Amino acid sequence: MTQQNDGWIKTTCAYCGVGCGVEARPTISGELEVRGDKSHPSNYGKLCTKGIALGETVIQDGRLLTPTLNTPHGEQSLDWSDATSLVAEKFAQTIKEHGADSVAFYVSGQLLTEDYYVANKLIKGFMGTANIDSNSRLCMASSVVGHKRAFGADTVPVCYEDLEQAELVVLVGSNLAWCHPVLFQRLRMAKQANPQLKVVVIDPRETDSDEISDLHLSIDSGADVALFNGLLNYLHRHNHIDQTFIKKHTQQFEQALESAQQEQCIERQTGLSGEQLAAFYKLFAQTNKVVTVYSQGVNQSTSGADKVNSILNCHLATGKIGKPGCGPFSVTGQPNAMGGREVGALANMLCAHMELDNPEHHQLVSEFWQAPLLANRPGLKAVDMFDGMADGKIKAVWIMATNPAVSLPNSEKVKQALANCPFVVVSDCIKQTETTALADLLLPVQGWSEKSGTVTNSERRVSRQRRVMPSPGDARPDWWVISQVAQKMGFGEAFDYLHEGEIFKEYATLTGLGNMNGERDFSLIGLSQLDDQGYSVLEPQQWPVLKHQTEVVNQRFFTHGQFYTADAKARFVPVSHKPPQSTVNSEFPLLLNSGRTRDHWHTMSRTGLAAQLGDHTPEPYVLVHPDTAAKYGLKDQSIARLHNRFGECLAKVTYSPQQQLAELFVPIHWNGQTANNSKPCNLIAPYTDSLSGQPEFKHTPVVIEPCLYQSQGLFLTRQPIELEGIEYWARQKIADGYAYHIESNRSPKELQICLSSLIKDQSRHMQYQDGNQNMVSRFISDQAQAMSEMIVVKGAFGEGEKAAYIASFNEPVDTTKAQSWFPAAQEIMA
Ligand SMILES: Nc1nc2c(c(=O)[nH]1)N[C@H]1C(S)=C(S)[C@@H](COP(=O)(O)OP(=O)(O)OC[C@H]3O[C@@H](n4cnc5c(=O)[nH]c(N)nc54)[C@H](O)[C@@H]3O)O[C@H]1N2
Ligand SMILES: Nc1nc2c(c(=O)[nH]1)N[C@H]1C(S)=C(S)[C@@H](COP(=O)(O)OP(=O)(O)OC[C@H]3O[C@@H](n4cnc5c(=O)[nH]c(N)nc54)[C@H](O)[C@@H]3O)O[C@H]1N2
Ligand code: SF4
Ligand SMILES: [Mo]
Repeated sequence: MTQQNDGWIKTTCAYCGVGCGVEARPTISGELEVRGDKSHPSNYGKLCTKGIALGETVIQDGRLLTPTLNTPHGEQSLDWSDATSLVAEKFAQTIKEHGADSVAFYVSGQLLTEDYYVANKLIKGFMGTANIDSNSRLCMASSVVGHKRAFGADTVPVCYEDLEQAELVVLVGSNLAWCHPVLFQRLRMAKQANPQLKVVVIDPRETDSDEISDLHLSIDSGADVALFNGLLNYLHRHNHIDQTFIKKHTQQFEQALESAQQEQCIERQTGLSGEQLAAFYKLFAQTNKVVTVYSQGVNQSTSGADKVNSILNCHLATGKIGKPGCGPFSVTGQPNAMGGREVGALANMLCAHMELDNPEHHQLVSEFWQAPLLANRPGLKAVDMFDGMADGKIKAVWIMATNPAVSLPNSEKVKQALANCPFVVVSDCIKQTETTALADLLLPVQGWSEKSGTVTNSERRVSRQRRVMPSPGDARPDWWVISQVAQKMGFGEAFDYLHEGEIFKEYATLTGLGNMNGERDFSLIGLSQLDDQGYSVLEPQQWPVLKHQTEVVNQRFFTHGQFYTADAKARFVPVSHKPPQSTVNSEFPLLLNSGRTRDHWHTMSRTGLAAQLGDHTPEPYVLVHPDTAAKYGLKDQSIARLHNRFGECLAKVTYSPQQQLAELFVPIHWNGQTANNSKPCNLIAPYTDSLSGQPEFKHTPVVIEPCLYQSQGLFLTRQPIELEGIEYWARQKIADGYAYHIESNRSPKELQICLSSLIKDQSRHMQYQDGNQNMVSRFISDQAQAMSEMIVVKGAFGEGEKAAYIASFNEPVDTTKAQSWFPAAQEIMA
């Protein structure tokens, strides 16, 4: 098959783990057209709002263009040769002085497999430490532990088709509608085609995923183990256990059942009524084909791994696994979260689903890599790695494709750790992030549409991301930068790659080591003979790839009840409900839950550049039940301050009757680049699951109070601005510019003066004399061409002062009015 027609190039979406096939075509004017790839078996041409807007995000605002050294005297640009020499020298010197375990890499599920593979090879194989961890630690680590305990390997057994073939789909801790939208669309269509298909959503709050649910269980935060232990018990009591499967293919059922039977008062633990529990249990028990989809509501917990096994136990007990329309399904978050697990870029794995502490694996890999120093014991997991920087054990770190100052718990400590670490290198596409601000050396890399390699999606499908646009400045591929450093450290022979296809081929070969008879689940051996041309036109391949797949394959694991343990039997894991680490108290009486919003991706480095995506949720918000809001004196659409002993966070109150009374929800996206002080991670304790190391992001005691600001402003500008000393601001991308939503303790007059002083181009600055909206609109259409900045300030101005500036309201703050200004303001920017 050909990868190109009419200039359309097949690639894969930059965002979530659904891994949608995309076709992209650069236009003569340098823009990028994007459409869904109809031939891609994961999405068949569909894209969600984020995928559709990909073309809008390839603008170069904020890009890091050249290697940059941050010195006490300011920034200094370096060429690549000096920059990579510096990294090589610093890492070599640190290792020499303090040992291999004094250096670390912190990487990301947003790297391509080829980048990931080379990073892992360099640090584990040649630097001799397993101090490499990925932001997947924050994301998938509990699922990895759960899978390994139950199956003997980190295997996702199902494929997307199973959602369509199921009769019951249970979404546990997954807001599929917003976070895996194309999968959700597939499920919605399946339900339309088959009204017998039931959907149950298990989430403390109702979400858009409930649009298609038949039953919603508003479970208390952290109580999933109790719920699924209750289910195991019910299945046993009501004879819905598959005894044959259990006997033939599993171990430890009795122990798991015993644990489940000891579970006390499921209703109280879960906050669910007997009827609700019975309705769900009955549905699970009586339906043959069940898929349980789970995500961060399960993983991001101090009992994340146990939550996963409580779900797997129920599938094993009923034999609902390895058959069409059946199975547990851990959906992955990032575009290449799966790839990272496959290459082994986590501190407790080796590579290609081989283990650090397995002598046979160790020998295979050290021989293959010609790496006598190959690490043989686990390194530090993400949270511990940053603790290591804070207490001086880690003296050089290289961060790639992630923004830990925003996304790790207890942001303040993470920042201190980075500040304390003697040498911090950050490879990123963006110049200014909260993490790059703390780096000694910044390395500019290619982003989506520029880089080239492979990613693996949630159904184990490996797809090509292709280069469709030129990269700006000196940006290079991550694998190239890592290989350059490796060469300068003296490991040239092992890192002399000319292009990413060579890396892939080496990697595919590695997956076959000691794996000729399918000893391990993960294999790409069928691709090890791929030549450059073959790699260049590679169609999606679903692993295991024993033979190059020339047609679409949908395969499941465990169809014969064979697992990857020594005796090929799956393990039930006895688990019992443990409450989350923190509890609410009179000082911090509310629980903060955090997660995603539909149209933004993580720290918004890309989605924050698309005006199309800015409208859905323009500002950081906190979802509050209206009764709770009343109790704490919070008005809808007013700013509130959440705080606890770790820090504080500002967000706009949004009434949501779908919230539980004592729970709040804040999205993770806004950070120092897009808001003043609106990161939930400021508040989150670094408590982790003892087995998986995954932080408890969804369960944080806080208190909330209203912020009564005196004035509100809107600043529209073509270029981002720096707003200092303003209590609350949030940046939104609008057509051809940015809108800053502002609230302040200053009087309206003072705010006007402050904002006016930021106007760069005073000559083009328009002054408008009245608060009358009609006149503003007229003025806007007259002046649209000349407009580069505009401020609107509202608040209670004194009588006679209303004509002072651009637009002022001589009335109390009324947010609905501010909203009505906005479309007009947007027109100006267009
Ligand atoms: N739009 C968008 N999509 C994304 C991303 C994005 O940034 N934006 N990021 C991607 C990434 S990396 C990831 S990991 C995925 C995450 O995808 P999801 O896991 O679906 O998303 P979250 O919003 O983090 O959390 C899911 C739900 O868990 C619920 N929850 C909280 N606590 C509990 C609990 O104790 N039990 C249960 N059962 N539920 C609970 C929350 O209320 C929330 O609705 O999304 C991916 N897709
Ligand atoms: N409170 C709370 N915190 C959370 C979560 C939560 O639910 N609640 N979820 C957690 C989860 S699941 C995740 S996955 C993390 C995500 O958190 P992060 O990984 O910190 O978020 P991103 O914004 O995706 O960071 C990616 C960075 O990599 C850069 N980048 C993009 N492409 C490339 C590339 O090809 N190469 C390089 N070198 N850089 C690139 C981007 O510009 C951006 O700066 O957040 C975690 N933190
Ligand atoms: S569902 Fe995920 S992979 Fe597909 S278009 Fe949307 S963000 Fe991209
Ligand atoms: Mo994630």
